[in-house]
Amino acid sequence: MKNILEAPFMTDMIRTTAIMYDHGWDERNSGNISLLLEEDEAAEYIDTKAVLRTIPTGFSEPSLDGRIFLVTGTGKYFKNVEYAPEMNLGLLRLADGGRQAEVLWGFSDGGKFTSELPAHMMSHAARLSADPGNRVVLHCHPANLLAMTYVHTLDEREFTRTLWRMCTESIMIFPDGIGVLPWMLCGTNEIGEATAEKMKLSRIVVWAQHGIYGVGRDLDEAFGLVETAEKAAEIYMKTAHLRILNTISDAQLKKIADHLGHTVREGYLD
Ligand code: 2HA
Ligand code: ZN
Repeated sequence: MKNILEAPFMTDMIRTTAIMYDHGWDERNSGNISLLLEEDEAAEYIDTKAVLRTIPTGFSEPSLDGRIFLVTGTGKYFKNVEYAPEMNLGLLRLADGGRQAEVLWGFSDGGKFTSELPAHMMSHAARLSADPGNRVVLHCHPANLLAMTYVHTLDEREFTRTLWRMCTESIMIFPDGIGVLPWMLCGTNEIGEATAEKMKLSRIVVWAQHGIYGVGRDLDEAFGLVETAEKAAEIYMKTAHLRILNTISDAQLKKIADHLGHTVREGYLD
């Protein structure tokens, strides 16, 4: 059996949590990440038949039955993951139609998975239907995107269009646009279902006055989506109160998308 602490999925996870903390996106114990692994990928490092503990999840997600995820722990600080991965992370397999989580490694202090497991698992299911290559769901609290949800309409077409106009890169990176949810209680199945519904059409979902979800085929892609949206939101917050002299027009946005051959979210450009 190979050393799980040297697995590429583990070193990627550790690097990503550390960088997110350094970006100020994950104050205290906030933020959470889940990474889908293939059974044989996990089996190189652990005995996937040996279940350490079984924890009820409080939801069902039959399409993910038997799937294995590396997940951040509830109450755990991203800044500590690199120093104690086995305590701050866990490897779990969904069982019984998603109603149970079988811990295969980690959560070594008796802890458990993130409180946002419903939103993560339901989003994985939604994205896997849209893109079978999706592996990552990532959540955090970047300040400029949050600030924007206090001063900008939450209409998701308008929210997306504003971010697209803030830098040329935006429409290149998220031509599918941004889903926006109004304030809702976090950690619940309701917000999980609402997030997953938005995830059918876009890979970024903003939770007003709370944070953002990004997904991707790997951690870099999910991180990069959040990074690009947050940069655009920062430019918005730096300029929204100033007299705007120049912008990127719809014709120019279309030119960017056409140049890259990207399909833009239907109806989002005039
Ligand atoms: O894990 O970010 O949304 C703490 C949170 C809850
Ligand atoms: Zn949060």
